[in-house]
This record gives sequence, structure tokens and C-alpha cells, in this order.
Amino acid sequence: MPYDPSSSEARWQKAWADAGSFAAIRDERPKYYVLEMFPYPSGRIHMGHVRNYTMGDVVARFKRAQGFSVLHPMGWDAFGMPAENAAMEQGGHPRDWTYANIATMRDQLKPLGLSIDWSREFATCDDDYVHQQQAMFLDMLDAGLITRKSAQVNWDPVDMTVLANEQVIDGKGWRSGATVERKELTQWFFKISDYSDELLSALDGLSGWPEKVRLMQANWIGKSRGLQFRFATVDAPEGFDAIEVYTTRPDTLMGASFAALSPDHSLVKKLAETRPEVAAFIEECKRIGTTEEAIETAPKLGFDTGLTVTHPLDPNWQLPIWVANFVLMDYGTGAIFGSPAHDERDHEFATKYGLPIRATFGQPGMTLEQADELVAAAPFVPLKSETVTYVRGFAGDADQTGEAAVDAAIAHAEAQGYGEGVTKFRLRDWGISRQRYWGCPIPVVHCDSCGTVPEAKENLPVLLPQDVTFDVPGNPLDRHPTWRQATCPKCGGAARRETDTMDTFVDSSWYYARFTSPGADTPTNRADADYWMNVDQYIGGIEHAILHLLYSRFFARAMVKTGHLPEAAKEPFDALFTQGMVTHEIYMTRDAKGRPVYHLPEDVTDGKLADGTEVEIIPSAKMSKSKKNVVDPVNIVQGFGADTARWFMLSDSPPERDVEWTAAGAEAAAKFLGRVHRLAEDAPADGPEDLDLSRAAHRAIADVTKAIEGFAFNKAVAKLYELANAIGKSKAGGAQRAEVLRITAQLLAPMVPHLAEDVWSLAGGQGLVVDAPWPKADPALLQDDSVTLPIQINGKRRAEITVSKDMAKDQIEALVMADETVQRFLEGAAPKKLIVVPGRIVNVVA
Ligand code: ANZ
Ligand code: ZN
Repeated sequence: MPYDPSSSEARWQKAWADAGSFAAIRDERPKYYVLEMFPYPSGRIHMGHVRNYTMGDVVARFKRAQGFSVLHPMGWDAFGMPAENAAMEQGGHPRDWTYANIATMRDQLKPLGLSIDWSREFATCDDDYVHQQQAMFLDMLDAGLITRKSAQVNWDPVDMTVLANEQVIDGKGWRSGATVERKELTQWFFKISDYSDELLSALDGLSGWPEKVRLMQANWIGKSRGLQFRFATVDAPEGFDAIEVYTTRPDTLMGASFAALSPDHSLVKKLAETRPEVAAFIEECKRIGTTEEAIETAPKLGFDTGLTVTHPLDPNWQLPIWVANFVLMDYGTGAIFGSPAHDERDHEFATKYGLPIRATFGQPGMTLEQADELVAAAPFVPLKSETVTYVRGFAGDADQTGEAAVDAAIAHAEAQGYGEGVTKFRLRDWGISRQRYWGCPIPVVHCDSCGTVPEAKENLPVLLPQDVTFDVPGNPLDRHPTWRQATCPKCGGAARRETDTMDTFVDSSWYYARFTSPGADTPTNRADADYWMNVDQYIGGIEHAILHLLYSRFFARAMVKTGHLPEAAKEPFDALFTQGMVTHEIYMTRDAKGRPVYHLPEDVTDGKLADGTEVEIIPSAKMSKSKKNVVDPVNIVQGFGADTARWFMLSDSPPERDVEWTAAGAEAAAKFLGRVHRLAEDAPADGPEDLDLSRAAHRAIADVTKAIEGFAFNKAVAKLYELANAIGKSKAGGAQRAEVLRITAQLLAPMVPHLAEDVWSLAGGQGLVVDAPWPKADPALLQDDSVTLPIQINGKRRAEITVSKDMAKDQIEALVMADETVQRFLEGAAPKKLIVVPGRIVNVVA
């Protein structure tokens, strides 16, 4: 029975399914919850999925063998724009597109042999999930975790539709190509900013998370300490006697050269009422999207209002008030002072509009003039504030640096009464309203007499209507003839249904909790959630390091507050692992006009296309359809078997790094697995006892265990290569060899589970290897009791000999005399001297 994954893999998968091997069951065993970030049903699985789910599967199978009751589920992050885009482009319905993709991808995933409890599978677009998410929304609304306020959205003026940030490409609508504008709409928000401080400080406790991810989250939350102070205005309209400003660098106040307001600042709006040129400038500023990136990278635009403010430290010093497109209304106070010598944006602005650039400090030993000259030059030179000399300091703070100078400036402002120290966070409330069809409807209605009213729980779920079309842009819910008509749960009168749906990040913020009781008629069943939470090991891509994980951390807290999760689950992921990407070389030729044409790896052999054309080989990069450097896992699984794909994914690189897929690597993996299979098949019925082989097996138990525990799967693979070599070299047979083969099967099982079952059964294992407890290394066999002694002949090291530590002297002498090198030197004569120093050295005098 040679190695034939094409028949054996399906057979083992059926055996596991028949035995219910992967059903997650609450029992007396300790529990272990391993979760990989669930896939978006785009239509096909890709190599990144294979890598991600294989790693999770290694952990799940390993923990299961170690005696844990394991929860390892799978589901689908199924709402979102691609389904609507497909409907717009190809016709059809987003629901059909989504469920068809799920069916295809499930069929592609199952042959990988993942140890998943498929009975828990759900898609976030399932009526049931929508129902429970809406129930939770109502609970959160009740608990004061949700608010409704006005916010800016990206508006496509041609398609007349709201765009998500991802749909804005270089400031233009992705379909219409029209320049995107900002527009104010009333939106629903989760009040995540109430938790800014806690979400930040709790990062310290996440010792199972990569430092890098914790840092990215901390930066996103963006806690800063600064000064909020007032500029007195001169000749401003009534009610605007002062402008409130926020700065993190009050130590640069003496270098101020202008004040700047956001185009959305109330004073600017006031001015626009009477001055058309201000109104026109506001309109101009709106012609960029709402993303921070768009605002940051847009060219700086300013408008001089002609008004001035008085510098707080000098009543005779007036600064002009500008309106600037880079000042955001929803951060700090929506107004700043510009200090161009020490801030790059202010520098760009001041250079463009000819405003003064004055240093407040320079490097040690500089004069004021030298510092001014340095900072006035373009491009902007940042001065390191750790090594400064204050040249235009105030309140006697010369030579104070960095934070101390900021503290001194805050203390000065507080003492003088023109400002106070404050803490601000960059983190904004989470706007979840999407003017889209394919999402979870927000369960509220609008009533003319009662206002905004939550839908009654007994009326849930609020499901999407099926009869919609996507032939015109905009939200089909808005133009549906009847769906919007609702009854007000409060007064019983006619009301209008909310047509916004929820951001799909909401769906993925609690799916891990739902997996603990996917059939419950409440968002969670507390007994199940209490047992299974937390996720012991979460695995996914670094691209989710910020938003998804932060939203999930917030949501878990909200679920604790609303009673859907235990207190201990407010940090839902005990450990996080972020895996690297799968890369491949890129193959390119050029067309007649010199434009690049890319080719699939399967169309290239030895650097040539089928017609003999040579391709240019571009170094490996993340697999991407646009560069055609993709390998379809389905082809690999069909060609080599799932175990080869799994083995290669684990073998070449540490899991946190990128792995380069190569055809040669896949072939080598397949060849190795075939060899292991042959070792089991061709095991001799008898042979000499080989203690070294047993030692190799037990060393492998210890090493593979340690490697898997440390997420060093590539090391576990390397150890198994070693073990296979040791078996191949050994002459041992019979029971001893069978035992070593069974150990090999057990150690292979987390990684290549099908081959492991083959080897296990060939080696006489009882039942399935998937049910065998993880092997334990025998400490006696781990001790290495051999020692290598150098042999010196006439004072020079000529050879060496490996003997067991407790070998008798005369036995060692006999072995030395039999050594080829020694014999050559002795030329048949007896040695003049032969001295054995046990454990150290052998000296021969010829
Ligand atoms: C003067 C100054 C001098 C500043 C200097 C920086 C460097 P972080 O650190 O991110 O909190 N700022 C304040 N509110 C703003 C708004 N609504 N839109 C755009 N920029 C705003 O940033 C705080 C700094 O960003 C503040 O400190 C302010 O510029 C600017 F050498 O004040 B600073
Ligand atoms: Zn009403």
C-alpha cells in the first residue's frame, strides 16, 4: 500500500467525522480555545488561509492530544461591500453571491483536514446572527454605550452616495472617479472613546500579545498630555472673544507665528455667513475625503481671515488667524497655534504663506541667529529636543528639555491663569453607520412624535428585504417601496425604519463569543461562555493589529457590561499570534508598448513560457492576483495532498515571518512525506536492539513538544526530519521499530494528520492517532551517555572515538587499537605507550 494521499486523506477525514473527533464538548477536561481569524467569503481560499488555518490546527490537535477539551471553530465574515459590488457588476443578489462563495470555500477548506467542529459554523449574514447582534445592539443602547451624532462622511457627488474610506482612491470615488467631498450626516456611534484610558492601560496586561501589536494599539489610542489655553481675539464677531487651543508642545509657544482654525470651526462658520470668500474656502477644503490619511497628505491650504489674536505671554504681540485644511475639528479643540520652527506641517504652511519661522531652541552652543537660520531653511530639519538649548524660552526655563520643558510651560500657564494641563486621546468614537444594503440593519425606527425609538426585542430580527436592485447607486434600502414602513414600538403610530446598516467590523467584534454557543437564542449562553472564554490562542494577520482587535476588546467590555460575557472575558484573547505572509516570485514579460504582462507560476517552467519566451523574474512578494504570483491551494491539494501543503507551509520559515512558496519546496515536502510512509511500510519484522534509535525518538518527543509550545513549527519540522533520518539509518526492527514509528506518527499528527494516521496504523497503533495521548519523553532516554574522546598520536590529534560514558578502560583500548588511523601509524607494531584518560582523551605513542 504505497503513499497515496488522494485516497487516504479523504478516508481519514471520514473516520474523524464518523468518530466525532473534533466536537467541542464541555466536560471535566481543562478547556482550550484556539481561533484563527475567520475568512471573508471572497470566492476561493488562498495560500494565506492555508497557512493561517494550518497553524491553528497544529495548536488545536496538539492541545487535544495533551488532554484538553478543545474548541476550534470556523465561520464566515460574510457581510460587506464586495457582495454588493458583485451585484452591481454582474447582477444577481449579494446574498446568493455570498452563500455560493461560502459553499465553494467550505468545499475547498474541508480537504485540508482541519480539526474543526463544523457543527458550530455560522456566517455573520445568517438571520440568526443578525438577530442576536441586533439584540446586543439594543442592550448596548440601553447601557449607554451607543450614541447618535453628526459626523462627516465621504460623499460621491456623481454617484450621489456615501463612500466607505476604502472606496476613496486618491481622493476620488472608486466607481465614478469624481472628487470626493465631505458631508455631514447623523450617524450611530459606539462610545469606544469612553474606554480610551482603560483600553490603553489594559495593554500592559496582555503578556501573550506581540509587543509590536500592543504598541500599534497604544499609538492608535494616542494618549497625549498638553496645554489647553485661550488666545484673546481682536475685533472678532460677538461671542468669539477667545479661541481655545490645544498643544502638546507649549514649550514652543515663543515660536508661535500664527493661529489656525479648522474649516469646521464655529468661528469660521460664523465668518462664512457674511464673507463669501470664507464660505468658498470651506467648500474647497471639503473637496478631500474624511480619512486622516487624505487630510494629512493633501497639499496644505490656508486662508488668512485678517483677524488676529494676542499672544498670551506678550500683550503687544499679535498673531494672524488663518483657516487651515489640516486642522481637524474632532481633535483637541479644532484650533492650534502654528510653531513652524518645530513642527513639519506648520513649517510647510509657513513656508507656503510667508509666515515667520522662529526657533525657540537650537542645539547646544548655538546662538539665536544660528538657530533661526537653521529652522528657516527648507526642507524642515527636526531638532532633537533631548539636546536643546532654549534660546527663546520663557519663565526661566532655559536649558530645560523635553517633557520637563512641557511640564514647566504647563505649570507657567496654570500659574498665570491662561491655560491648563489636559490629557487627550486620539481615539474617536466608532462610527458604525453604513449607507449600504449588505450589512446588519440597525434595529431602530424614527417616529415623528417619539423621535428615534429602539425596535422592540420581540420584533427582532429586522431582516433585509430580498427584493432589491443594484442598478442605481446609493442604498437600495432608501428606495425600497415598503421596507421602510414600520410601526413605532412606543406609540404604535407609523414610523420609518433606519436604513443604515452596521459596519462589518461590528460582526467580527463578537463572533468569538458566539462560537461558544452558536445556537443560543440570546447572544451568548452564559454557562457556555463562562466555560469556553477566553480564546486561549488567537491567530491572524498583522493587518488586523489595530481596528479589529481594538473593536473586539471594546466589544468584550460592552458584553461584560450587558451581561453577555463574564468579567474575566473583557480581554477576550489571552494570546495572539500574527503570522507572516505567503510570497512567491513574480514572472513578467512586456507587451509591444513596453507595459508589464504578468504570468502565473503554473505557466512558467525553468524561467520560460510554453512558447520559449524568457520571463523576467521579480523577487518574491506577497501573493496577489494583480501580479499573478499566486498558487491555488486547491491545485496543490489535488496534486500532492493536503499534508504536503500543510507540511511545506510549516517547514521553511518561522511562523511569524513570510514564507516563500516554491514548486521545488512543495516537491521536496511531498517526497519527504512519501519517504516517511515507506519507512512505516517497509519496517523490518526483526533486527538488532538499537538504543540510539529509542534515544532519537525520545529526544524528538522533547524537542517537538517544546517547538510546538513555542510556536516554532519550523523547528518541529526539522526535528522530524532528523528522526526520520535516524529511523532510515537504524537496523532495528520488530516491536522496537514499531514503537518508534508510533511515536513518529504521534509527533507528525498535529502537522500532517493524515500521513500520521497511515503510519500509526501501519505500525500497529490502536484506534486513531488523533485519539492517542501526546507521548511523554522518558528522561532516562534523554540523557546522552556517550562521549567523544580525541585520539592523540605522538602528541598530535589524529582521530576520535565515540564510546559510552561507563565503558571499561580495556574495552576502550581495544577499540582504539582497532581504529584505522591508529593502525596506520603503528604500521603493525605495538604502541610504545597507550594511555586512556576516561572521559577526556586517548594518547598513543607509536
Ligand atoms: C504647537 C506645536 C509645536 C505642536 C510643535 C506640535 C509640535 P498629538 O501629539 O497627535 O496629540 N494639533 C492640535 N489639535 C489639532 C487639530 N485639531 N488638528 C490638527 N492638528 C492639531 O498632536 C498634538 C499637536 O497637533 C498639537 O501640538 C498641535 O500642534 C496639533 F513643535 O501645537 B502642536
Ligand atoms: Zn412613536
